[in-house]
Parts: sequence; C-alpha cells; structure tokens
Amino acid sequence: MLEKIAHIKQEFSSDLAQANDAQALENLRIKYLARKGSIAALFYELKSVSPEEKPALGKALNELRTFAQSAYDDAKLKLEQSSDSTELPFDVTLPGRPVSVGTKHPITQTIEEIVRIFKGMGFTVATGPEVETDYYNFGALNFPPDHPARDMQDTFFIAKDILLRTHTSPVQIRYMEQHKPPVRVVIPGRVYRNEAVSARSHVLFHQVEGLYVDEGVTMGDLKGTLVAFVKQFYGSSVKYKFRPTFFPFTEPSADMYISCFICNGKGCSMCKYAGWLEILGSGMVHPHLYENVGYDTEKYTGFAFGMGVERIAILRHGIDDIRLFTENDLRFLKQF
Ligand code: 2U9
Repeated sequence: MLEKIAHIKQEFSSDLAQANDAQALENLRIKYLARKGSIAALFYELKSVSPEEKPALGKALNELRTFAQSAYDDAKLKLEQSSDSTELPFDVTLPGRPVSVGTKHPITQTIEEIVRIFKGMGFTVATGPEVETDYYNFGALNFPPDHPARDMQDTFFIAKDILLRTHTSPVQIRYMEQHKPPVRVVIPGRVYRNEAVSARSHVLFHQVEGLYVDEGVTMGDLKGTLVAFVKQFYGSSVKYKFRPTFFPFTEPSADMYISCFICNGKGCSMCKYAGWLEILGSGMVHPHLYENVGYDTEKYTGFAFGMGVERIAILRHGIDDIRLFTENDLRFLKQF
C-alpha cells in the first residue's frame, strides 16, 4: 500500500504539472480529492489493513491528502490571479443594457431654439441676477413711481428696495452700463410675478428679451429682425402683424401677432377665435433709458423686444396648463 501511495503522489504531481486551465484543475480535483477520488479510495482500503500496519499507512495517507489538497489550492489560486487581467467574468460581446437618458425640459428646448435664431443674426447672450434692486427693475426702465407693477400685489419684494425681477430687462440696463454701442444682445432667464397660480398664470416663468442699439437703428430694423425670427421659428409661410401698444421703456411700442397655426387664421379655441396669436412685445428704446446709462441720446437709437417662453411653448405644443412646466410629472416631460 505504501507503494500505491507513492505512485498516486507521483501521478498527482505529473497531472498537476500539466493542469494549466480551470477545467483541467477541476478534473484533477475530481480524480484525486473528491469523495469518490483515488485518495478517498485509499482511505477506504486502509480499513482492511492489519492493525500493526495501520498507524504508518494512516500517517502516509494523511500526508498525501494534505500535500495534494494544498498543491491543488495553490494552483487554483495562481490560475485565478493570472486570469484576472485576461479572462473577464462576463461576456463582453453581449449587447449592453439600454440606459435611460432624460431629455431637456421643454422650456430649455424653447429657449435654446429662440437663442439659436438670434445668435444667427449676430446677437450675443447675457444673463444677470434674479434678485434685483427697485432701480434696475423699475426706475432705470422709466416706470413712474406710482406704476401698478411696483405694488406689493404684483411684485415680490424682499426688502424695501430689493425684489425678485419681474422681467429680464434689468440685465439690458446693466449690460448697457458696461458696454458702449453697438449692442446686440438677448437675455433668457427666470422672472417672478406676485399672481394667483392658475392654468393661465404662474408666479414663476421665463422670458427671452433682446436689445439692439447703434447709430441709425430704425423701426424698420425692428420689424425686419422680428419677422426673420418668426419665419425661422414658425416657418416661412407664417402671416404676421404689428399693433401699437404702450410700455414705459419703449416709444413707440408694438405687439407682434402671427396667424394662428392651429386653425390657419379661421378661428379656434387656441387663438380665442381671433385667428391671431400675440407672441411678443417690442418697441424703440425710450431715450430716458439712454440717459440713465450714459449713452448719447442724439447719437444712438435702438429697439427692444420681449417674449414669454411658457406662452410660446404652450402655443407650439397645445399645452393647456402652465403649471405642468413646474410639476416634474414624467408623463408630461417624456413627451418632449
Ligand atoms: C431695455 C429696453 C427695452 C423689453 C421689452 C416687451 C416689449 C414685452 C412682454 C412679453 C410677454 C413681457 O413675458 S411678457 O409678459 N415683454 O412686451 N419687452 S419691449 O424692452 C426693453 C428691455 C430693456 C433696456
């Protein structure tokens, strides 16, 4: 039996030397170390040897089993370590799991498209603070001291002269204070109004405003620029008209309308059966504003415009409630 033990040890060693992959090592374990392996078979034989021989044989057999087990363990560990860098524990050729990617908020998409069109006409983009002073939000823009917008009912005041801006116009004042003409700039951003929240109005919305100041800028430039904008945004067959209005910061002032793209001017609920949609306000910058920023009122003229982004997105997508933009309901957002 001692010879058998020596023989199995030799055989095991030579098999081990050749076992250089995981399958061969597993075969080795089954052949020698498993419950029905050759070492277990020798232990079985041990039962039938004479009591005198048993201690020496038992010792030799135990040594063989310890030797084989630890040689096998070492080889397995070595194989696992060496295969770490080459053999990955997963199949790299399988197709990947789909990653769910979000989309830009419809208001962001609308702002980006408006800004892209004005950039194409030579405008740059500026931004500014949402917490403003009374001077930049009202005073510098020619609002009289008793204008209703200055009422606490209409504007969120933080302190006596500090407020949440009600339009992005203060940014144009700040911009003109820092830049000499020619000025061609668009300002996208959040604005705040102290109003009851409903399907039609909200305390928070977005505007894009624009300003163009240089020598010899006319109402014709205003119309040409805004018509070019609506043709790019709504398509070149869009019909448009301007109608006089009043703003403290522009004189003369005009609202721009386009033919209703839902009913093509025939009249529907979207255009309140008028056939026309009001899409922006505009006008020639009031000379008082130039005085406030130190521009020469004899030398420079310019135009300005402003549009509500939610209104434009609502009309474009036929959305019936402005509150949807701030509710983060994925059933709504996933549609854009
Ligand atoms: C400066 C000079 C002039 C910005 C303008 C409008 C007309 C306008 C409204 C559209 C819908 C606001 O969001 S809304 O409620 N805006 O009609 N905004 S001209 O005029 C300026 C701004 C800054 C220095």
